[in-house]
Amino acid sequence: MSGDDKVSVSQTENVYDKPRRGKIVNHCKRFWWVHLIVCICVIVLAVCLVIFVGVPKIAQSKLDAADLSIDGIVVTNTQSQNFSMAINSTIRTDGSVHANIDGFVGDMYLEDLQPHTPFASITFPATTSEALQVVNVSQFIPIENMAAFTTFNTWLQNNDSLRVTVSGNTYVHVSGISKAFPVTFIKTVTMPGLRGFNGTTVTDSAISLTPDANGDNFKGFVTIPNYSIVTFEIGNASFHNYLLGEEIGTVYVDNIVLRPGIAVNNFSMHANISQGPVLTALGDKPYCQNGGVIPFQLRGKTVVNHGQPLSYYADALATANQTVELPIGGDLKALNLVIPCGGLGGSSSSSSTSSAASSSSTSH
Ligand SMILES: *[C@@H]1O[C@H](CO)[C@@H](O)[C@H](O)[C@H]1NC(C)=O
Ligand SMILES: *[C@@H]1O[C@H](CO)[C@@H](O)[C@H](O)[C@H]1NC(C)=O
Ligand SMILES: *[C@@H]1O[C@H](CO)[C@@H](O)[C@H](O)[C@H]1NC(C)=O
Ligand SMILES: *[C@@H]1O[C@H](CO)[C@@H](O)[C@H](O)[C@H]1NC(C)=O
Ligand SMILES: *[C@@H]1O[C@H](CO)[C@@H](O)[C@H](O)[C@H]1NC(C)=O
Ligand SMILES: *[C@@H]1O[C@H](CO)[C@@H](O)[C@H](O)[C@H]1NC(C)=O
Ligand SMILES: *[C@@H]1O[C@H](CO)[C@@H](O)[C@H](O)[C@H]1NC(C)=O
Ligand SMILES: *[C@@H]1O[C@H](CO)[C@@H](O)[C@H](O)[C@H]1NC(C)=O
Ligand SMILES: *[C@@H]1O[C@H](CO)[C@@H](O)[C@H](O)[C@H]1NC(C)=O
Ligand SMILES: CC(=O)N[C@H]1CO[C@H](CO)[C@@H](O)[C@@H]1O
Repeated sequence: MSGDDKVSVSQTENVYDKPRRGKIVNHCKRFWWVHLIVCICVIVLAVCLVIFVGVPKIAQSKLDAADLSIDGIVVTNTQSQNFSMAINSTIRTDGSVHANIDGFVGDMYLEDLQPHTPFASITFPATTSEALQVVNVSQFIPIENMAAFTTFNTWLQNNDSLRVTVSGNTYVHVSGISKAFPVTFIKTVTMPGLRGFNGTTVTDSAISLTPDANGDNFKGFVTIPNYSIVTFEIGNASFHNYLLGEEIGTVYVDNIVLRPGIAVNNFSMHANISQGPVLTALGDKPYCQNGGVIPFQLRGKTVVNHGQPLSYYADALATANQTVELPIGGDLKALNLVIPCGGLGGSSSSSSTSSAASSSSTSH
């Protein structure tokens, strides 16, 4: 302490004139305990500053530097007003700070849509600061903002990728310090989207000239590519069916549960389609020349899961047309019906594609 005293004395020398020097030394000798108290106060203040300002800042910056990745999202038990959501995620840190983070409610919203409006709130469990932390949550979610959840589904469906932010306030506990410090958990993750179901195909299709008891005249299987990491329980969906801009029927796809994985998204479909416009198209180029592969547009109409209408999927599916090519010509050929270029033009059917096509090509 005496060394410190000398320093403080020599500093004061410059400030005050010499006659006061003895006074000051005396003062210091008498009031050394004041200096001690000041010293202690300064140290305590410094420690407090480090603990209450420095540590929270470090804790917050470590949290900000951590990386969140979402490995899977599973949405099941979808009902009109609620659903169950499970998320598998991983938090990676550099592991240099030993801290525990309290559980918290994280709001999820689309990062690229203002104003930021949560479409779901997830309760995250308490975590530690281990370098690699697996966080899997599963919970029941009442839909609090239907418009926001529908918009999330729309972006997920139509976009190649989308950015989702998880944000919540929580507390961090640093080992050795009993006080908990408030921090904000805010992370943006980029998720692959479903790309408008681009690449959807129909296989094993069959056509009938007279509708069955259900009113259907077309059946098949639809295969939807999985570009995303989501599993969605959707249910029974119906679609407006357009041909060359004209609505010609309704397509139904049954028991849809969309999953990531190879060839897992294969669902039965059936449809009632007006035959007139289809037969007309089959007689036009290029469809009379490409084997009768016709592009149809599908746009979402209704979604019902175990009796519950799901507007948040139906409205998302209604935002875009998905083009699906159907091998109608091939299906008709199986019924011994081949439409030549220029149309049937009175002759009901023909048994050979090439002869029919060549005979009709002279009709102009
Ligand atoms: C999380 O991982 C487990 C085990 O691999 C898996 O069974 C579950 O379906 C996954 N859940 C999500 C939401 O991805
Ligand atoms: C979930 O929503 C459905 C209506 O869609 C309602 O009948 C049901 O009671 C809700 N479940 C809970 C637990 O709130
Ligand atoms: C949590 O998710 C990860 C990643 O999907 C998975 O490997 C792990 O098995 C899951 N754990 C549990 C308990 O579900
Ligand atoms: C995602 O898709 C929606 C419409 O489906 C569009 O309005 C939005 O701009 C897209 N966002 C991004 C980031 O691509
Ligand atoms: C669909 O995918 C194909 C092949 O990947 C691509 O060429 C095409 O542009 C995509 N269409 C849309 C509408 O994204
Ligand atoms: C879908 O296609 C139909 C027929 O071409 C058109 O009338 C409708 O506006 C399209 N809808 C969207 C959302 O693109
Ligand atoms: C298809 O069936 C639906 C429901 O029964 C009906 O409303 C619609 O008019 C039918 N469309 C055609 C083209 O038959
Ligand atoms: C879809 O499933 C049906 C019935 O299980 C099967 O016959 C068909 O080959 C499958 N299609 C594809 C592309 O896997
Ligand atoms: C879809 O519709 C069929 C026939 O009406 C029904 O048997 C089935 O339970 C429905 N599936 C769902 C998931 O609602
Ligand atoms: C079209 C597509 O993206 N398919 C992917 C489906 O999921 C499996 C496994 O998750 C991938 O290997 C495929 O590439």
